[in-house]
Formats: sequence, structure tokens, C-alpha cells
Amino acid sequence: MQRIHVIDSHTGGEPTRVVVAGGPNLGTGPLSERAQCLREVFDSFRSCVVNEPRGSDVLVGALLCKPHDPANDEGVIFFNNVGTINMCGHGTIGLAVTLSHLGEISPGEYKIETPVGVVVAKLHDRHRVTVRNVPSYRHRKAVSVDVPGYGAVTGDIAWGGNWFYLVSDHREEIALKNTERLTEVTWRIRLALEANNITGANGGHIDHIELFSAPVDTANHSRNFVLCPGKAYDRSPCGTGTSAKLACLFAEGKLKPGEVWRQESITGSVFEGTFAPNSKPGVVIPSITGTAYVTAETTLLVDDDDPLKDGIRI
Ligand code: PYC
Repeated sequence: MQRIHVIDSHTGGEPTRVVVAGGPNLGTGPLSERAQCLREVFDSFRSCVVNEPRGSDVLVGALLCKPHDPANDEGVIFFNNVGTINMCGHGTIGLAVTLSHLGEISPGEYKIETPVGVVVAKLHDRHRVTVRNVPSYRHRKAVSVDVPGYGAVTGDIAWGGNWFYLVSDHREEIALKNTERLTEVTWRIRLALEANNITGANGGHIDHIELFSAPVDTANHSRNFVLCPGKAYDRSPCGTGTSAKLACLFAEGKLKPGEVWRQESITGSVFEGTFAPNSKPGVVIPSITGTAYVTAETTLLVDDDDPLKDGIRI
């Protein structure tokens, strides 16, 4: 019987499951190499932790690792129902709150290695965290694609730790009662981008689609709906998606360094985003602030006799 100790939390409604013990040995290399090892050698571990019957399509896993560079405090590899994710904003907030819950960190700043660079998590109190994300930028402006069965859609392509296609001009109402339709529309957009070989820089796969509308709460600046790689939608405003949005706002001259952007999710939860300029033109360093709450401490049991021990893999 294999035992995997996990702590679950949610950040603005989006769940994170941090694996604190019982994970595979991925070696001591850079986090990008260890993420590749997780994908190629230990995919059954990923699936067993987040997929049914122990998890669900919505769950994001976070495998806590020792950092490659001892100057950093932690390492993490995020994963979901279909594979690994480069970086995850809500997950980093959940990770910091989990480490605080375990008594392993107190308020302060912590450097965390991810497969796409080092981020800094600043724990303010038991629940509130600011994540200084990887450098983010808009790659292309106003890219149009014909979406079969829907029509032409135009959006920006931006990097915020993952590749996003950001669409503000659409006919959808971003409301919880419409999640099935929003999922279908954004999935079709994603397939149309793939069919037309529209990518991020260096062929980067655009696996997150983000729709924007006016906020429901006028204290906020915008509401979003974010489709994640495995067709689940983000219940939070998406940290990497908000970072991509900040990069686009900067590129349009619509937000200045230090100004706060309040991004509301489809569930009404809010991330506050700001950015600092970077030495590279067009690039910003986003900071995303949100809150997370621990929801469970548990041990997953994996019985060798169980024919579905590795979870139900898509
Ligand atoms: O918060 O960056 C994020 C995220 C990515 C996928 C789900 N959440």
C-alpha cells in the first residue's frame, strides 16, 4: 500500500493539493528537468493524485521539491488532470498558505523554483499571499482566428507563466449559470488556434483561453473566465492569466507600474494585480495577491490490487 500525504486548500475557489510526502524521486536537477521526469516516468503518480477517484478535473496538484539552487527556499511542480503546468498563481498562494499551516513558514518572503523560473511568495498572514511572478509579456496583439460553428474571434497572445489567448470582444455572459457554454466556446477557440498553428513565442502551446467582461462588483476592474488545459475552468481569477492580462494592459498603455488591477473571477473571487517594469522592453514583473484556506489534511492510499489505482486517465 503506497501512502501519499497531501494538504488541500482553495484559492478563490480553485483547489490546490500539495503533496508533502510520498512523491516520486525526480532527482536533484533543475525543476524543468524534474517536471519532464514527472511527465515521462511518473505520469501515473500525477494521475493518481489529481484524477478520479481521489480527485477531480478541477484539482491542481503541487509536488513540493527541494530547490536545485540552495539560495532558493522551495521547489514546486504543478500538475493537473492532463499533465504538468509551467507555473500556477493560485497554486503558489495555496502552497504558501499550506506551508504556513504546517508551521514551516511565517510571514515573510520565500523564493520558490518552478519549471519556468523563480517566483517569490510573500506571506502576509495565515491566508493572504502576494506572488511575484515570472517576467510576463504580450507576444502578439489582435490575432484573429475563425472558430468553426462560432465565427471569427480576435484576441491577444500573452505569456504570464503559461500561454494565454485573451479575448475581450465576444458575445458571452460570464456567469456561473453559463459555464457549460463558456467551456464549449473557449474549447472551440483553443482547437481553432491549434488547427491554424497559432502559438506563443518559439511555438509555445496556447493551452489557456481567457474571456473578459465588465465586473459584476464595480469595486473590480474586470471579470474573467479561464479555460485550463484539461477543459476545467478556473474558479479563481487565475494568477498566470491575470499576469498575462497585466502585460497586455501595460502594452496598451492602460495600466501604469504600481497601479492596482482588481481581477474578478466567474465565482466572484478577486486577485489584486500590479506590476513593476523590467529592463527588457515590453516585459513586466507581475505581482498577484489573493487568499487561500486549507480544506483538508489527508493521506491518499494506493492499493496495488486496485485496477484503478493510477486514477482515471484521459
Ligand atoms: O492561477 O495561474 C493560475 C492557474 C493556472 C491554472 C489554474 N490556475
